[in-house]
Order: sequence, then structure tokens, then C-alpha cells
Amino acid sequence: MSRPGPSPSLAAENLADDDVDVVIVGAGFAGMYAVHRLRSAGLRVRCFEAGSDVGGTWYWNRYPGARCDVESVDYSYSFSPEIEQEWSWTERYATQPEILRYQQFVADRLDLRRDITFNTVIESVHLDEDGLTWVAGTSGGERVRARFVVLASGALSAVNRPDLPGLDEFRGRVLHTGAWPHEPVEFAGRVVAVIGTGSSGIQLIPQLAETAKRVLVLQRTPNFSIPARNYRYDPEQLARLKANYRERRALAWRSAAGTPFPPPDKSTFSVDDDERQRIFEEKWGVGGARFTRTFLDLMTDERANAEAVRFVHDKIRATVRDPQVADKLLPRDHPFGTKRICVDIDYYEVFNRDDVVLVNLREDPIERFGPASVQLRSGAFEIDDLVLATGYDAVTGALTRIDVRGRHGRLLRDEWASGPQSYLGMAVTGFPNLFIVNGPGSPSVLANMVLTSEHQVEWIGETIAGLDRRGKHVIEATAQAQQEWGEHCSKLAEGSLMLKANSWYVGANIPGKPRVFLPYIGGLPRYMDECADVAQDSYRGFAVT
Ligand code: NA7
Repeated sequence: MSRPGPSPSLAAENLADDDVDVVIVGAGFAGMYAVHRLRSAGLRVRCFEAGSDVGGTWYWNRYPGARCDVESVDYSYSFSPEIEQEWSWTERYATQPEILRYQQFVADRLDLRRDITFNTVIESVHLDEDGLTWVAGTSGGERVRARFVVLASGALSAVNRPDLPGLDEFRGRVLHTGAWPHEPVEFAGRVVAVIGTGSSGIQLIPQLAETAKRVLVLQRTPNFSIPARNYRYDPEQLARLKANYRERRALAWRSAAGTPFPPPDKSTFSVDDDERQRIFEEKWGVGGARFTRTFLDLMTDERANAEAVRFVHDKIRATVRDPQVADKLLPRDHPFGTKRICVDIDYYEVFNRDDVVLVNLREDPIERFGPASVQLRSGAFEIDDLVLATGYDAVTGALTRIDVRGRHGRLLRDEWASGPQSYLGMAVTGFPNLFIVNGPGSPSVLANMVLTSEHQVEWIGETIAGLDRRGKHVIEATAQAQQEWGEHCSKLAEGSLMLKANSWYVGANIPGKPRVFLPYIGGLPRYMDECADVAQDSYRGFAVT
């Protein structure tokens, strides 16, 4: 069989016909684009995906109420104006089924599935130092050799199942929002306990309350949530959005969060109290995560941040009729926006229902589960089902769960034991020709992840093509560049209030996980400039041989 594409490098000569240029792990937004982009460059690729179809996080998160908190027209691929025009979003914030349909549409349109092996977990990725190739081991027992590896395994995909006392004895259904069943789950007539009030719990609970007999919300930490103000697009509005797609994208690429909205231009105390209140109200009326960008100093100045806290607390008190319940819902242990802000539809309102009970686990902890109950310190509740909305081992979890071994058999998990290190969030010293998409040290979860994925895959594609053109075959981050990138990322984070919260951004939700601020906080445009500079400067900080 003849090998398509660029002239083979030295490493390519070590490949047999069944081998590929690139193994891609994961077929979510990042992996799907990697299949398309790298294949279009003439590379032979194989992608492996644990699910039975494309989608990644949107394949697994099928819980009622699951939506993206980035607006649909922005949370979609920008690389193809044709696809932008062919697909029509129906709502401001797309539901999980609609996002998954979009991904399936793209997979059909670009014929991606022919290079994706589904229902297959990549268990190991080992460097063969003799031939400088990688060998990926699958759950199906296959060994696939490749010149390059792209780990697109997702920043929010390794689910966190906390160790709960007596859970083994519980005989009801136990569901995790991040691994929801594919068949419909009936809750009518059932008493359902939910652990977790992050984005997933906050989206799920109002939907559950509509069908379940009773919902018991087991809250460890209250979160700040902003109303989504979701609406359906009317045809004219959608036509206008599509007509302006290029300008919209240009704005998105230039904004820190990868969304087409200008940064705030006023600081909190540059306006008087009435004006500040009016501006907060206006942004509250617009809805969504943009509320975090109401004033330019909200995330850097504690006094400014306290104004946003006060405003949201007032909104919660004004919405929830029972003052004691409202009080339990007030986030007090972290500044506003320092944990991932939640975006909801009728979350605070749901606590006005008699069939929704809120428990503060800090005062009334879970003692243990029985066969059909949860025993709290204050007494037992009979429950039929338990939903774990307990989140993820974010950013690093999906990477460290794979047995990734680089030079001298070193395990990535061990290398990162006291905190992840990378260069540009994409490369790791000792792991040549291996790239990570949305890894630690890249903007990932702090920006629109469809765009961050596109940008990184693009950069990786250019890098591989450049190596092949120049007859080079190994690219590896130097230890010095990796260390400096880590210092740079930490320095950027130091100026932010983000470090003050026990959030999954710093790994605080996983017992024993080292406390490191995981994403790059300098914003998407600055990050893209840094990546471009590195490439233009002959891959500064990489050893290319
Ligand atoms: P999150 O945001 O990590 O939320 C998980 C929630 O589960 C949070 O309220 C946690 O409380 C709670 N939790 C976790 N472990 C426990 C235990 N052991 N006991 C009680 N409560 C617990 O995950 P989500 O899935 O909601 O959202 C993840 C991201 O996906 C989201 O930010 C969006 O970007 C999309 P805690 O706050 O740790 O006290």
C-alpha cells in the first residue's frame, strides 16, 4: 500500500503498512477536528473513542437539562464557512442533544467515522525509543504504531465518583451526570437525591423537580449562578447571525474567552452606587456567563468582587421565598467567579417548591447510605435514586488515567505527581512527538473550547507538516522551556482572585490532587500569539532533530 501525503521522514521509515502517522485519542470536538485537519494534510490517522459515536463530553452528558454555557452560534466550528451556513442552531444555549446532533452532522459531512474506532479505550501509549515511534494499546487488545500521538481526551471527561460511606449497600439507581445512561431514565413518582451543585447539578435539579416526586439536594458548597435568559432563535435573527458570521468569529478569536463580546471598559468604583447597580441589573438581564465581565476589575480586586457577591446574594434572597433556604444558597466561601460560574434556567426558583428539599452538608453531613436511604446526621431520608453531579478530575484526569510512558519508560502520571508540567500546554519534556489538546497550561476551560481545540490542532498540524517538509522527525519540549512556561502560567494566575477558591481549576475537588492552577489564564489571543511566536522562532524551546 502506498503512503499518501508528504515525503516520509526517518521515523516514517520505521512504520509498516498497518501503522499510521498519528494516533488520536478521543472523538470530541478536538479529536474530530484533528481527524479532519491531519487527514486533509495527507497524514494517515486513526482515532480511538470510548463511546459508540462522536461527541466526547456531549456524548456522555445526557442528563436532563444539559446545555452548553457558551452560546450555540459561537460554540461550533469556525474552520468551515460552509458548515456554519448549513447548520442552524435553534436556541441561544444549545441543549446536549442538539450539540450532539451537530457533531454527528459534522462527522457525516466530513466522513470522519471511517478513521475512528469506537467503543475502544486507549489504555496505554508507550514510546518505542529504538524507532522513535509510539505504540498505543487499546482495550480491544490492538497495538497501533504511530509517529505522533494527539491526546484529545478532554478536559472534563474523567468523572469524579467520590467515596461515599455505605454506597455499596444502596440498592437504588446511582447515576452520574457525566456518564448518563443512553436510554430514557424515568423519575416519575420517585424520590431522588442529588449530590453536587456545580453547573451539572444546577442544570439538572429544576428538570428533575418537574418529574420526580421529591428532590433532595445535598449541597456541600453553594455556587454563584446567573440566569441563562435562554430563547429560541427566530429565522430572521438566525439569518442575521449567519450573515455576520465572519465578523463574529473575528471578534471571538480576539477575545480572551473566545466569544465575540467586548471586554468591560469600566472599573467597579469608577461609577457611583446607582450606576453600578444599574449596570449589574443590565448584565443580569442579558444573562449568562458574560455577567463575570460586568466590570474590568471583578476578577482582580477583592472590593470590586464583593460588589458582585452582594448583588447576586440580593438576587438569591429576592428569588427564594424561605429566608433560611435562601441563606443556605448564598455562596460565601469564595469570591464571585473564582469557581466556574454556573448558568441556569430557574435554579433558585426551584427552591420555592415544597417537593424540593435543600440540605447543607457542612452542617448536616452524610453519615452513610442504606439500601433505600441516605442517613444524614439529622436523620434518615428514604430515597429511590441517587444522582452524582460531582464533576470531574478536570484537565489532567483523562491524561493520567492512560498509561503514557515516554523516554526511559517514564510514566506521565508520575512526572505530574506534584503537579502537571507542559510547554504551551501541548508538549511535555521526555514525551517527544506527543501532543495534548486542551492540556494543563493552555486556555482550555477558560475559553470557548471549540475554538481552543481548533487553534491547537491547527498548530499541531502545522508543526507536523513543518517537520516533514524539513526532513526532521522528532520534536520535544526542552526542560528549560517547560519550566519557564510553568512559571509564566503561575505568574499570570497570581494576579487573579481565581487562586482563592477551592475549585476544580486548582484540583481542589479531588482528594490528594496537587494544588496547581491548571489552565492558562492569559486569554486566548495572547496564548495564540505565544504559540505563533514559538513556531516562527524555529520552535523556540523545542529540540527538533
Ligand atoms: P463541579 O463544578 O466540579 O461540581 C461538582 C459538585 O459536586 C460541587 O458542588 C461539589 O461540591 C460537589 N461534590 C463533589 N464531591 C462531593 C462530595 N464528596 N460530597 C459532596 N459534594 C461533592 O462539576 P459539574 O459537573 O457540575 O461541572 C463541571 C464543569 O463542566 C462545569 O464547570 C462546566 O465547565 C462544565 P464542592 O464545591 O466541591 O464543595
